[in-house]
Amino acid sequence: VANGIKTPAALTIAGSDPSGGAGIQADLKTFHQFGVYGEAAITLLTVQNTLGVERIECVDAGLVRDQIRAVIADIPPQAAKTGALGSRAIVEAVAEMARDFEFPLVVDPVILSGGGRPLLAPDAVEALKASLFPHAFLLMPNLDEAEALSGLEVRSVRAMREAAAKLRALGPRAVLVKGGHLAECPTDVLSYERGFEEFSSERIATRPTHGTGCTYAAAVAAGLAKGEDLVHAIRQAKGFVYDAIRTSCRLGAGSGPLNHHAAVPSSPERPAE
Ligand code: PXL
Repeated sequence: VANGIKTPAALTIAGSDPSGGAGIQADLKTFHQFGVYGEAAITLLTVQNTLGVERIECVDAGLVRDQIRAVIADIPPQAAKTGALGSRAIVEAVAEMARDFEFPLVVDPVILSGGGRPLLAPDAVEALKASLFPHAFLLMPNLDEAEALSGLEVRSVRAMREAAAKLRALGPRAVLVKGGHLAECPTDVLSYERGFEEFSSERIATRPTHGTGCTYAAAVAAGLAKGEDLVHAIRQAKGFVYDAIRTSCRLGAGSGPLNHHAAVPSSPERPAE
């Protein structure tokens, strides 16, 4: 606040995608586009391009914890999000830090890369549920993650409600099950303190979608950092992701990135200044 302008800050705790479409790179671009100062604690490095992930190396768990400690002691964010966490030790280190977070935490429970490579060790899934979920303000699983985490089959809006409620019972204040892979239109289902809410958009066919989950969760975290309420932050984030997919430029020979320069929908509660 030294310059008199309060810049909201958000922290991402996630893996690196050197091709820039997913992971911390997508998160930081999204924070920036929302007018939020971005901080990033790196959990793992991937070797990848738009054709796929070649290699994954986790960072030492203590190093992850120290990155988080150092940045929040100096520039405390108004929201944080987690992405790929890699190992059980990293999940536990992040959970230990999250216990003392005085700001909302959005958890994107990344299990596999788009190409099907594990970004979370099998023995870390239980740790994620037991130690990190209780500290989550919002959990954002896709259909596959909702199935893996809830043990339910989740292929309809009705099943998404059931899974969201079941996962919410594990501790997150709210759960948004994302329906991007639904057979019909992509509807997301939120279970929160006021009941259920659905968020729908049209399906955009034949556009790249690499990094959609990261970008969506980062956009929600950015909205929360700016003080938006949850439902509004989700609506705005979904609008941003829709436009970022719709206007994606064709980069790379494989599944290319979204357009992180897409416009952020204006906020009805906080009109553009
Ligand atoms: O979209 C999941 C994801 C998250 N984090 C990193 C990734 C990916 C997908 O490839 O590379 C670093």
